Amino acid sequence: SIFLQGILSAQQQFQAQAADIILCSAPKTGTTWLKSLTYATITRTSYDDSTSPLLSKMPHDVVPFMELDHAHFSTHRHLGIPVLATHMPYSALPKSVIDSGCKIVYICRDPKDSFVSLYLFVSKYQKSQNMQTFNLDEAFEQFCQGVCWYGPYWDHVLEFWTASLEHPDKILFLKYEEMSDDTILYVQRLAEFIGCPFSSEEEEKGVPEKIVKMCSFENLSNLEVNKNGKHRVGGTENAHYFRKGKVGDWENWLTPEMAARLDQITMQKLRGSGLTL
Ligand code: PAP
Repeated sequence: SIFLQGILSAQQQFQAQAADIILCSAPKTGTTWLKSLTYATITRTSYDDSTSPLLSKMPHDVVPFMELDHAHFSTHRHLGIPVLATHMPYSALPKSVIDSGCKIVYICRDPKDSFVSLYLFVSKYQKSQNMQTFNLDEAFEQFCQGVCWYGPYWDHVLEFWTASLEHPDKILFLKYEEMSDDTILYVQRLAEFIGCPFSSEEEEKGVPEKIVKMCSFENLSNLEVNKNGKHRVGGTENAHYFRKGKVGDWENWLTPEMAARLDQITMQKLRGSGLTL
């Protein structure tokens, strides 16, 4: 309910501005990573890889969530940098986000890996609260039926995909797997898209490489704050946001039949869209 209240409040109150950058994603698709890369890119003239707040704060604490932080704790804007994140579907975004023409960066991921990541995250949370946990089959069935945080996964991705085709200058559409393959290339694209491209001098000095290294799973997951800290909302352990960070880990959790079922749904849902996951 805290998310739902936040969404309603953001829809009523949030006033986007043209210079804003909104990081959008369905849960467990690479939000923490995208937040850290965007934050490090945008603040690179103020901080480097030895002074960045990302070394002592969790990425969710340096880039707030629209429906959690902004909507609950302030009706006014008081962000140091104009970057904000949300898991809201495109059709649920506050109207001002679309009207303002601000930039949106969306990240998506293979639904098999997203589902496994979500299931394990929720299970850990339920255990930590002495709550009854879902079993994997039950959670899988719900996910396939679209019963999931922030709505059916495929609708979430498709709405942003379609919008990105209509407004390529306003919406950058990223895939976790492609970013894992060549993170430097995508950080360069991200920097260009948000209006702060790397200069040739920065490229020569290896600034994009340094950002990628600082924001890598290996580096972030080994920082004290991310190993032992707790998230301010709900007291979730920060370590739960850094599980494995691998492409294809679903193989260790889903049977071939489950994987085939998810692939089949994905194919059906995305047919004709030009998008593959
Ligand atoms: P959120 O929706 O709660 O914000 P989000 O960050 O979108 O979660 O997704 C978490 C996934 O990103 C985890 O995947 P896994 O369960 O398959 O391991 C997490 O490990 C992964 N992740 C977190 N940080 C990074 C990173 N720096 N690089 C790559 N993957 C990362």
